Amino acid sequence: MFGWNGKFLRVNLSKEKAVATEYEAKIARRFLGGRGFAAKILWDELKPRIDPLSPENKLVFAAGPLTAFALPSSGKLVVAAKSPLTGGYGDGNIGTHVAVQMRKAGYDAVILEGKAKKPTVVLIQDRIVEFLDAKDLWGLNSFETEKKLRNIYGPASGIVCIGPAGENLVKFANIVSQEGRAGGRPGMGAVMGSKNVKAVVFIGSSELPAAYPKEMKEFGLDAYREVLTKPNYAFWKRQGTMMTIEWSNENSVLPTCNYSEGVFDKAETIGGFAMEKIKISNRGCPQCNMTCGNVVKGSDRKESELDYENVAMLGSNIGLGNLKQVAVLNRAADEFGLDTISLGNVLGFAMEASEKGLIKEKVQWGKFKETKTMIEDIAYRRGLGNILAEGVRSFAEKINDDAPRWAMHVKGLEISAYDCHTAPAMALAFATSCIGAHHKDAWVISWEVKTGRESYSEEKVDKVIELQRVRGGVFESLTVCRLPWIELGFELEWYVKFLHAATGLELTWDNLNWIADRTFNLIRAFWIREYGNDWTKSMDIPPARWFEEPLTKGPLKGASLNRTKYDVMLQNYYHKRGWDERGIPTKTTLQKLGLEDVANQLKKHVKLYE
Ligand code: PTT
Ligand code: SF4
Repeated sequence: MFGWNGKFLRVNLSKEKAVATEYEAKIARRFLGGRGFAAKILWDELKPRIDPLSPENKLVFAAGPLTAFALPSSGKLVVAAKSPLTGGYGDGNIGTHVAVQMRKAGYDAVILEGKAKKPTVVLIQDRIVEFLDAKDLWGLNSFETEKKLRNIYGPASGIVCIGPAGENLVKFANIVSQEGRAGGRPGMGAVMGSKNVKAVVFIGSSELPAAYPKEMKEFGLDAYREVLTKPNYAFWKRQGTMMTIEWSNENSVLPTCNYSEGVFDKAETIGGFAMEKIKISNRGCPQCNMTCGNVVKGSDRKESELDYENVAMLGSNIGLGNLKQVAVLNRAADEFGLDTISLGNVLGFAMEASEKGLIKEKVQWGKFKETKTMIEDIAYRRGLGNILAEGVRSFAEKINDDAPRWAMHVKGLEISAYDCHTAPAMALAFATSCIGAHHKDAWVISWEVKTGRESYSEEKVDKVIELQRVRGGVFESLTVCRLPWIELGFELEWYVKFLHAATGLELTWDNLNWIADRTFNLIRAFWIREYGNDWTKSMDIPPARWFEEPLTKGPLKGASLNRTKYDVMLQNYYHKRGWDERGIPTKTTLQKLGLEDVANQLKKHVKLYE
């Protein structure tokens, strides 16, 4: 096989044994890599309805056939497991040297199984795997942990680790690398913590096998040059994703005070231009020449890496308009290993609940010191923090029957930073994303704002599906960063050329979309196998707030989603996906995608229509 290494490394933590296994070439052709591999492994190997924090769960690090080649932004990695936050399939994408080192060590995926008897660092050095005592690291934050390990294993090693939040099984703990890259929103850090794994260190030394190495090298050089010529390149380097704050506010989609509004009166003070004034450098993922991590100094003089989602969720969504203070909260999240999106979401919910007098604790909008303490309480599961650590769905269910109406999640995953009072396509994208409410699969909002906010047209449904294929399907499986394409207009045709040079296969975008649909349906099947007859179309409906509580501020004052029109849009989406009116793939759809075995298993859990 070219492009792929053809091997998975299976690491049994309970037995302290690791075995490299060859996988069949057809798995690579059918699922490509990254998310595709993770979905296939978790579907095949997890028993239905296991406890996600038990040794029966598996944590998968998976790369794709382009990862780690000398191509723009190819230092990305998918981390996946059954999610403790949602109870369904969960994954995240992290830019890290681990992506490069794991592939150079000879593996396309590493599967952590079982549970280590004591806190452990797993060291994977080419073929040798060691299980090292991590008692001196347990309790340290993610920055301290990585620093200590890097001092031992050197600057080129790839290291992923968890902070105290992962150790304490906070349901939205994520995995951190390189002081500011973080991934695995739906609790992948908690899964790692449940396995007693503090860190995984990767060191690899082999060459990746390309079908056409000469072309690969030439394409890579051309592509890196091409990125530099893109008109938006200079501005991107200045602001990266932070440019979205002003855009979101202008277009009434900046989540504000628990998504009750889409405009924030202090947006300018936390926006891209305000960030530029305190920016000290750029950081980024390996293999990338458009490094977009904005490093600033917070009010505590410590460095913090800012992105749009982090600032929107820990700024406007909790009513905090001081960017240097937002930077401190963001750094705290990275150190503890807490997902910033879910964190800002549960904090916003707690602030609203406190304002409404529904909880006895006083948690006020925009109060920096109190919020910082609350973040610590979440990471260490103290007091109210212990309840917030379970995620917004669980917290809301404990308050009263009305609270779930304004708990901003879908399928248990907290919504990322776009308010959808007047964005039906983006609402549909959140509602049907395959890990819960994430913008990763179909970030349709910028297209929707340009095309027309009010409509619930068929064109919007088509656009959501198109983006789910390209972004959630192809980029997550290749596994490379999608930002060169989205932000700079780096053409999609490059990826077909890269794939040919890497694998020797002549794949068209039609082929790739087909593979994307296969993975998407497999993940859908995973969710349905978990939920069984409890699965209804309500799983694909965004929170009631967006339908029932119109915006009270800004140019779109009075606007809200229309439930009847949304329902029609959702049924149209199901129809185009080949799913029944409950949102369950039909037998025919699964068969067409070559997933007959999945259909056979699924029908043991729910009724499948033809
Ligand atoms: C992603 C989600 C995002 S999406 C952001 S900011 W964004 C938040 N970042 C966090 C963080 O930082 N620290 C923290 N403790 N928690 C965080 N949670 C949030 O996680 C990230 C970039 C960004 S910045 C985006 S959009 C793109 N995402 C990609 C993707 O998903 N796939 C892909 N093929 N390419 C992508 N490129 C971009 O990568 P999740 P990173 Mg991330 C500090 O984790 O779970 O996928 O959720 O990985 O290396 O930090 O790069 O405005
Ligand atoms: Fe990482 Fe940003 Fe480069 Fe993408 S563009 S690879 S997120 S640094």
